[in-house]
Amino acid sequence: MALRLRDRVPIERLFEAEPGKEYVIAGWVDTVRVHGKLVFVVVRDRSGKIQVVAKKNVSEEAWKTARELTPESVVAVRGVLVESKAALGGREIQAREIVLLNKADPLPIDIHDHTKTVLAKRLDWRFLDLRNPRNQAIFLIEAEMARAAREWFNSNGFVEIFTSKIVGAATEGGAEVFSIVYFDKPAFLAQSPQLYKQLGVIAGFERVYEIGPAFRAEPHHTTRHLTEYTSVDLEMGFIDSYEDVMDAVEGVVRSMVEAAVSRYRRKIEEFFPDAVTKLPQRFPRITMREAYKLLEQAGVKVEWGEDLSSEAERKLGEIVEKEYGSPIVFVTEYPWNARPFYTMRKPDDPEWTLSFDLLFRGLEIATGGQREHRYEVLRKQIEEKGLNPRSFEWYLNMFRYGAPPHGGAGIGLERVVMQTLGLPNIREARLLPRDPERLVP
Ligand code: AMO
Repeated sequence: MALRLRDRVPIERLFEAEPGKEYVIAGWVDTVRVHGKLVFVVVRDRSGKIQVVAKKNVSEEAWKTARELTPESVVAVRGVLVESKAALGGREIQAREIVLLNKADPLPIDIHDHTKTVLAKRLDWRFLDLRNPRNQAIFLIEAEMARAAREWFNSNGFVEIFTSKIVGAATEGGAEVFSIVYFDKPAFLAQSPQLYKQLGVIAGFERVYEIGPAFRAEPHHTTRHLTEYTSVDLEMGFIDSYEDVMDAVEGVVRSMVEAAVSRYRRKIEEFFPDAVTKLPQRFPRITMREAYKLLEQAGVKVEWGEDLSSEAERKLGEIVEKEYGSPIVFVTEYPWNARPFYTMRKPDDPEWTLSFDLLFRGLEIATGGQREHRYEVLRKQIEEKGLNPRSFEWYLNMFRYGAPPHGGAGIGLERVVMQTLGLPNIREARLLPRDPERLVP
């Protein structure tokens, strides 16, 4: 009987399958050991690993093929499942037939121990780097988090939208935007779906979300910035205050972390000992002014009315962990000078805004707030930020024909993964990271 790949069973199932029968498996060669008339090949697929034994006296052809195998070659094996005390997991496959589907050259990186290769080289060889189960787990977890976010939004009345990433004007402040040539006109890559998610609310969808790419011409080399990241955005109409938006962000982020932990607990325990697996019942909320005071008491001086530096965020994370026993905290009422034009200011205190950041283990993972929905005020705010209201005409028009009070937030997916798992660099949480130097692969 010829081996057919359609008969293939996932390796993990062999540990519950009936022994004594023949099975077909296929995957990558994890290791090969040649012992004279015996060759031991560990085969790995996405579900697990099993040892295959090729014996000269069972099938000389399979034995010959096995002897020539190199690590990471792709093989298909037909053989009998047997109990074996010596084998990993207590079972092995005795090969009747081995087909070499693709032979691997000597490997340029160590795929069993990610710490043996510097990150830049790992990323150059990303397809091999991801053969490492630890590295692969990061993306299983990321996918689960995105799935959980979608589920949360869908069950809380949010409509998924898909907005354009080619835009006519920057939204989040001028400098960090990529210019592109759009036929004969200048254009930009969207830094955020900000204005379009507001459009979704005002157009009558009331609650919208999007999980999609955001582009930032971020020239700095840091462990927390990418030039392209996945933004989990939400926007909701008819809110009483930005507290409603924080409740939503809390709901999404909690469901992302809980879903990942519940589905991948074993992998998280094995590969990410530093992970946070539980979030508090309610995320503490402190104002920026309280944050300044807490920081000052801890010897970190932040100018009143200034944004928090990454150093101050880190320190604040530590303080909150100590004072509130929480790895996560909302900081509210950011100063107006640190927020974009669309932010609503405090009515009685316009130097401060009705906005927030969410810090997780001392790093900002989300930003949000209530938006200014009064036409005249918004127009003035655009001017005050040094922008030209004419570039925003289509946007401003939305506020002349019935715009409900609304607010929303943007959550950085890679940052949530990074902080949940305790990864040292955001690039590890991005399949194909882009930074000022990296465009390939
Ligand atoms: P902001 O610019 O703060 O807000 O971005 C929101 C969240 O996106 C993530 N993020 C990044 N992640 C990786 N690399 C980057 N260069 C990067 N820049 C931002 C962070 C951040 O908290 N329109 C608003 C959101 C809103 O108010 O709805 C905005 O984009 O996790």
